[in-house]
Amino acid sequence: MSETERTFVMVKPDGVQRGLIGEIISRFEERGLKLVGAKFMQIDDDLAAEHYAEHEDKPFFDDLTDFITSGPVMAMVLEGQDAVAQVRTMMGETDPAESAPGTIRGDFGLDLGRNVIHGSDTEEGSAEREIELFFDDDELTEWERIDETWLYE
Ligand code: IDP
Ligand code: MG
Repeated sequence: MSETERTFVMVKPDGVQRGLIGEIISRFEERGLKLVGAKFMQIDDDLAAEHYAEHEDKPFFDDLTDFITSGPVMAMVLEGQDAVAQVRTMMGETDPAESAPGTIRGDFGLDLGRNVIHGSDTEEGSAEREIELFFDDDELTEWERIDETWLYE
């Protein structure tokens, strides 16, 4: 069943440095996903470790946390019908080299460790956990897009 939900999305330090924030947000806006929170910020070591806790035993964990704390990121919360899965589809595969053209990673990346964007995975509770980790309740805004009646039946 389709349902309105929220997902956590972040333009990673490589995407910020490469000037891709606007392009990436545009894709989500044009698709009809609604921005309900956004924060330009730098992630510290503790937040990086918590955000990527599921990967703490992986060999790439230190490189990953070094990278994600290496410069500012654009963190955001997007809302829409099946937002979690739709964002994952728009992102492409984890490895940009295996991502189809037309996806964000397939259009803007070549290397697994520099894949431009993060989006919550579809596992139950992932998006909620990440949203809470990065945003306080009062940093999220409930609002209606003027085109909502034309986006949804
Ligand atoms: P996802 O970002 O597509 O959800 P995850 O498996 O959750 O992928 O991995 C988190 C991040 O860790 C990836 O986006 C990528 O930057 C990095 N990563 C994943 N697997 C590898 C690897 O095998 N080598 C190096 N970095 C990796
Ligand atoms: Mg993941």
